[in-house]
Amino acid sequence: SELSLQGFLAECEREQLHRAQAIQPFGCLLGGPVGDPCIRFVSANAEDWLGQPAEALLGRPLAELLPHFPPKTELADVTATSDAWTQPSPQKRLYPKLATGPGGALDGLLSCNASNWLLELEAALPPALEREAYRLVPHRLYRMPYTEHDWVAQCQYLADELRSATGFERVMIYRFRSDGCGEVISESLAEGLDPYLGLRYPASDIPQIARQLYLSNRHRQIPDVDAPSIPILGNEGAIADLSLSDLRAVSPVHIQYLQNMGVTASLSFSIILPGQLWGLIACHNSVPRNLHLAVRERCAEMAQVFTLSIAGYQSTRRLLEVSESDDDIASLLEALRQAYAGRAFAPEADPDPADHLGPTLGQSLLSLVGADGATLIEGKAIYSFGAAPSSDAVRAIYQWLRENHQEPVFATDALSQHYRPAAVFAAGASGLLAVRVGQSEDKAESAFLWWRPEQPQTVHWAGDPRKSAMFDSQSATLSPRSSFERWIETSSGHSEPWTDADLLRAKKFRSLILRDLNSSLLRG
Ligand code: BLA
Repeated sequence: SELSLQGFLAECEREQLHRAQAIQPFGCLLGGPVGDPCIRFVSANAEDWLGQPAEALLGRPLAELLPHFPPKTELADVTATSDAWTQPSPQKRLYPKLATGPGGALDGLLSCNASNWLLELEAALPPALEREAYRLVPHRLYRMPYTEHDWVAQCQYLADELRSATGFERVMIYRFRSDGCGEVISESLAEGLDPYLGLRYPASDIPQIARQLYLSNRHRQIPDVDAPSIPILGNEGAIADLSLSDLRAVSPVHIQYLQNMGVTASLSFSIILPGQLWGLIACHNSVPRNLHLAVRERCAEMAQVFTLSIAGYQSTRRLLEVSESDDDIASLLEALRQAYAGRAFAPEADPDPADHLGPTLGQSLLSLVGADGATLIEGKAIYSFGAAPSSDAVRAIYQWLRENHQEPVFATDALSQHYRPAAVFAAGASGLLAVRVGQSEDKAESAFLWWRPEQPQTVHWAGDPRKSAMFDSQSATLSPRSSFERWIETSSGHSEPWTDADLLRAKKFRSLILRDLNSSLLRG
C-alpha cells in the first residue's frame, strides 16, 4: 500500500550504512578509537589474510603487528591524535605492500575520522598490473569542452576509457538532477547489452545517507553481491564507524536491487563538484569482478580530473550566456525606449494595440527568454505580442499574481497548478514568467509577462517510479523494485521549463529597467 511504501522509503533513509558492523570479504579490517594504539575491533576473517586469528589480534598494539610500517609518524598520528588526519577533512591513504599474509603481499588503506582509525588490507597489486595501475591519466581528460558537441564527446571518452581500464561490461555517467532523480547521460557498453542511455531513475534508488558516504569516498566497490559478509569482532565497547571503509558491507536492500537489475559486481566513482555530489559513474558486471585498490584509485583519479571538464564547460557556458544576455537585454531596452519615445505614452487613453509600440519591440521581448507570447502591462493598459491569453484573462492572472505572490519575479511551467482558471488556456500558455517593476505608491505598477505553450514532456524511466519499492504479502517484507522495464511518462499541462539562465535574464532585465525608470530615461 501507499503508506507502507512511504514507510519503507523512510526506513531506507534511516539505515545507518556506516554502522554496519560487517565488511565484504575482499579484504580484512582492523581498527580502534582515535588515540588508542591498540587494535580494538577486527573482522572475523583476519586469519585468512594475516595468518593470526581475530581473537589473538584484539588488544594488541598495531605497531607490533606492523613493525615495518614505513610511515611510522602517520601511524602514530592516527593512534595518538586524529588532528593531522581529520583536519580539514578526513583522509585515506594507500600503502602498497604494507604487510604479508598467508596469501602473499597485502596493500593497506589507512583512514581516520573523528571516531576511529581503520586499517584495511587487500591483496596487493601484482607486479604485472603495476604499469597499468600507475599509468598517467590520459591527457585528453584535461581538455576543456567548449561546445555541447565537445561536452558529449568528453563524457563518452571518459566512459569508454573507464570501461577499458576497469574491464566492466557497462559504464554509465549518472547525473543527478535538481529533484534528486538521476539520468544516464553517457554510456559505454560491451556488445549485445541493452543501452540504459537516457533512462531516468527515482531519487529513492540512492538514499541521502549513501550519497553522503559517496561524498567522502571517491569509489565504492561491490565485487560480488552474492558473497557473504564478514562480521566485525571486538566492537562491543564502541561501534565501529565504517564511513571511510572500502570494505564496508552492503545494505541488503541494495544487494537485492542489484540482483533485480541482473548485476553481480558494481563499482561506482563519485563525481564531486565543490560541496556537491554532481553524479556517479556506475559500472556493472554480470559476473564477479574485483579490482585492486591501486586500480580503483587510478580510475577515481580519472573521474576527479573529469570534474575539471564539468566546471570548465559550466563556466564557459555561463560566460557566453552573460555576454549574450547583455546584448539581448540592451536591444530590448533600446526597443522599449523607441516605443516609449515614438508616442506619448498615455496608456489609459490608448486602448490600442501593441503595434504602436514599434515593430521590433515584440521580437525583442519574445527572444529575451525564448517565449511564444509576451504581455506588457502599464497601469490599466495591456499590450500583448505573439501567443498570449486574452486581455481579460491577462487581467485576471495579473490580479491573482499581485494578491498571491509578493516576489517581483515569478515563474512556473504549469500555471494551472497555481491558478486553477488557467486550465482553460493551458494549451496556449502553460508557462508564465512574470516580472513586476514596482513604482512609487501612487503610481501603477508595470509588469512584463512571458508565455510558453504546453509542451507534452516524455520521460523514459527505468521502471515505473511509483513502484520504486514493492510489498511482498507472503513474507510481509518490502524490497526494492524488481522491474526496470522502460516506462514512459508523459505529462501535460506543462510548458518547456524556464531555465536558470532565463530567470537570470529576467532579473537582470528588471534591475536595468528599474535603473532606467529611476533616471527617467524611459519616461522621457
Ligand atoms: C546505493 N544505488 C546505490 C548506488 C547506486 C545505486 C549507483 C551506489 C552503490 C553502487 O555502486 O552499487 C543505484 N545504480 C543505481 C542506479 C543505476 C545504477 C539508479 O547503476 C542506474 C543506472 N535502493 C533502492 C531503495 C533503497 C535503496 C528503495 O532502490 C532503499 C533502501 C538503497 N542504494 C540503496 C542503498 C545504497 C544504494 C542502501 C548504498 C549501498 C552501499 O554503499 O552500501
